[in-house]
Amino acid sequence: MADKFKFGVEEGYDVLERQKVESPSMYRVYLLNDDYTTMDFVIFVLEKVFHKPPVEATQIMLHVHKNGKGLAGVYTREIAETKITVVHEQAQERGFPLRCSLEKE
Ligand code: TYC
Repeated sequence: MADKFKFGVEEGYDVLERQKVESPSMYRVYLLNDDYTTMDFVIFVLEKVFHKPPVEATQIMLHVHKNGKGLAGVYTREIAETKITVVHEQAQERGFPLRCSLEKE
């Protein structure tokens, strides 16, 4: 940290500012279709884990059901991974095979 500050002061504030605004990589979390997870549970997950309003949650669930996969949300890596873990745990507890996938943007 001390080195970075020294570097910024010596080289000018442009460098310091560019370092500050660099944004983290973002990751897409997809829900994957299967034949056993109930539609109600997928809607529940979209509402509770991904904070989708009820109508949008239903639309995403139906999209996944018809097309095989659908976007649940876009997050930084740690948040995306945590949400996937929560979904897999919740599904396992109920005996559902629901899975998510992660794709870097
Ligand atoms: N295909 C499931 C069914 O007919 C519903 C479902 C939708 C499952 C979306 C998973 O990510 C999913 N019960």
